[in-house]
Amino acid sequence: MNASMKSLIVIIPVILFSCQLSPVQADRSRFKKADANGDGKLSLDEANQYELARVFKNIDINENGTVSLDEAKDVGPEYTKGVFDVYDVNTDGKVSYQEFYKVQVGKGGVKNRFNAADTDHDGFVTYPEADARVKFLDAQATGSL
Ligand SMILES: [Ca+2]
Ligand SMILES: [Ca+2]
Ligand SMILES: [Ca+2]
Repeated sequence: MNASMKSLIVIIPVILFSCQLSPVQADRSRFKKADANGDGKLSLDEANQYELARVFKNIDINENGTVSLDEAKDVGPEYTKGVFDVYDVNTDGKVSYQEFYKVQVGKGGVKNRFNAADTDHDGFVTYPEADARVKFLDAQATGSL
């Protein structure tokens, strides 16, 4: 795997399937917000849209709707010009959310995490599935597994 591929993967954080709540449980309000069509379960598309919007917001430090190379560099040393250029599809020197979204989804977006949470493999993550995933990850992190 080359360096820029690696960075693309690194920047996907665990937002939906993580939590800082105690006792450990999936964050129900986040789940609800991510469930754009309100059917009580998340599609991969919904998970991508929710997570990637949050990630983009974190990188767009001055909140002007695009990410400059300087903003990207502030986020971490892995954001080199080379990585930036991958995202800046129309080469105008800034990365729009649309560009960011397209590139991320093209690389799989949150797919791996989504599939890991979708334990019955029906293509949707329900709240109990998200909750079970959070508990699993927590148990793993705290060494009780
Ligand atoms: Ca839904
Ligand atoms: Ca651009
Ligand atoms: Ca499922």
